[in-house]
Amino acid sequence: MIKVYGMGLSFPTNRVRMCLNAIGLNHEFIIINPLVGETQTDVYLKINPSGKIPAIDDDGFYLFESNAIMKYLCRKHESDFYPKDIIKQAHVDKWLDFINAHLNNSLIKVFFNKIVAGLINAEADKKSMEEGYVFLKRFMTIIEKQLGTTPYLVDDNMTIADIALLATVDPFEVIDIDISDYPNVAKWASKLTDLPFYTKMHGSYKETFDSVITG
Ligand SMILES: N[C@@H](CCC(=O)N[C@@H](CS)C(=O)NCC(=O)O)C(=O)O
Repeated sequence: MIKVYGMGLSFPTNRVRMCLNAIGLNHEFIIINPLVGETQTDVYLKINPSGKIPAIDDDGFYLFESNAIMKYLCRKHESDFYPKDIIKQAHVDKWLDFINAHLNNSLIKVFFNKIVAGLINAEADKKSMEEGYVFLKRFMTIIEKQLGTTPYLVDDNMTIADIALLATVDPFEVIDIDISDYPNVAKWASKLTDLPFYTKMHGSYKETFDSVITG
């Protein structure tokens, strides 16, 4: 069975778990908590030399980077969540890059300074956090526009681009972003969070957040 190394608060980890569930593959979830240094141990660095989560072990084949993992899984299991049509695939790649480069980078600035800094006794950088909020708003507006045009990020079917986006908007509640400010995104998200690929992972990000933070 595929092993996934990560933790439930990690947006990239959650992409991989949702992707496995969507394809219909069971996995063993091995908790690696970066907040207590578990990404930097000699044992973990052999699995993932980048010292980040997630990583997978697919019967001795190790892979890190959530987008590379989702593409590998879809190709291996011939899943249309990464479409074979090169134009559709190009659009999926475009959104995956956009989500990583813009949305996730802004989200990390907010999440680190608002939540993580307090947990690891680091000093929060208020300016970086505010910058994160500004850019998140700017880039969410683009997503909102796209989801007003097509039911999913790429045309009529769910792809790994939607999975990546869902993992990114999932923590909005805990960083005080009201998803209803983006009605098309809210409608799209409420449809997806009812499906088993999501509910098998958790009821909500807040539920996982509360259980990790309060133990
Ligand atoms: N681009 C990577 C991002 C991985 C990443 O930044 N993971 C964070 C947790 S969400 C991490 O491992 N942080 C620990 C650290 O930087 O030491 C992916 O998509 O897999």
